[in-house]
Amino acid sequence: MKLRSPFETSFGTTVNRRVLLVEVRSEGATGWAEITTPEGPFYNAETTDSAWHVFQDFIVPMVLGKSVERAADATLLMQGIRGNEMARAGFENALWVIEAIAKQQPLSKLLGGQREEIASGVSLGIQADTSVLLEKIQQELEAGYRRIKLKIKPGMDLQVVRQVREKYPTIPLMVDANSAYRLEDAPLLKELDAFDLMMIEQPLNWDDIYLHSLLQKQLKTPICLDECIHNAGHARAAIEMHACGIINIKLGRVGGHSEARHIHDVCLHRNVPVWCGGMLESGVGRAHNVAMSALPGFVLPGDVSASRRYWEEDIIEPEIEVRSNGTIPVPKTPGLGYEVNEDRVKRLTVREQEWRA
Ligand code: OSB
Ligand code: MG
Repeated sequence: MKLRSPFETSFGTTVNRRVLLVEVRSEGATGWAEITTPEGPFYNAETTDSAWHVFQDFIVPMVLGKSVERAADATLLMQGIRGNEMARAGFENALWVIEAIAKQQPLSKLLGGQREEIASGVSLGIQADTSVLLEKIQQELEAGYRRIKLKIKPGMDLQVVRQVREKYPTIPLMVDANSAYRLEDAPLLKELDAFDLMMIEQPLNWDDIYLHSLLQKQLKTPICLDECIHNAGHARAAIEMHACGIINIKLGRVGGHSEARHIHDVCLHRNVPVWCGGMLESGVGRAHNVAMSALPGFVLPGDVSASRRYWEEDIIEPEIEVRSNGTIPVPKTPGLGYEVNEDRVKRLTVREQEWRA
């Protein structure tokens, strides 16, 4: 699926998404989920093709024809697999949809969500021309989005944030560095304190927690961790080390709804706000994000925004729309709450594999 406009982060630019979908059929129900891997190993280790390999050669043999009481137990079937969280999440999350259909409940309710609507923010890629960025911000604010996230990288940071703050002195604003800085850059990162940012997301190494705790000591602005949090243990370690004030939860990065919920619970218990991150998902992944964001600890606007910001045409119906007050309604119908447009999926499919028990 081609993005409506290229998305640039500190680790590279994405133009075309290779979307990997999982469709699980069990007991007369069908559950769809998305494996949210990027194309290359530049965000975390997984890629579209590594996930296909792990799914086909390891996950399928472990789960095919097996039986579990509830979707959360899918983790037991896949227990031996280390890492590869996005591949595992694709299977587990499809089972959550099947369980929701079987229980005739909206997925959000099955997960323990109570919200009727979720607050939506946007993540804006790095722009070579800051006047273009300022225009995009204007558009998103007019559309109602509740906060703006700017991608930054060395050389495209202080100046950019300064210009944005000059034009918009009070909007909820944050930055995401995607691991582009080192601890030695602390003096520069400290200068960001002047801009009243909600948070600075993953400034340091993708697999580090400890160095973030050293940086957090020097900053007034809360650090938000993304790349380095894969499970509830990591979340607890990060919080107890004071490495962050906020955590971004992504279903793929943490291995699916069960672990996402554990992280959510750890954070809620310790009063650490969470929000739902995005991986430039198609509507299928996006629908799962909407359901998860209904949980009580998701108190900050997330990166879950309207389908039309990404795609000329999404693969779910209805598409995800954001209302003028910057919220997305949480579906009340049983299951995922959106229909997969299977004709459109077929037309976009370049590779397909089916396994039967
Ligand atoms: O770090 O949150 C991130 C996109 C791809 C990889 C990593 C990230 C992102 C985003 C975009 O920020 C979120 C979205 O709009 O889906
Ligand atoms: Mg991020």
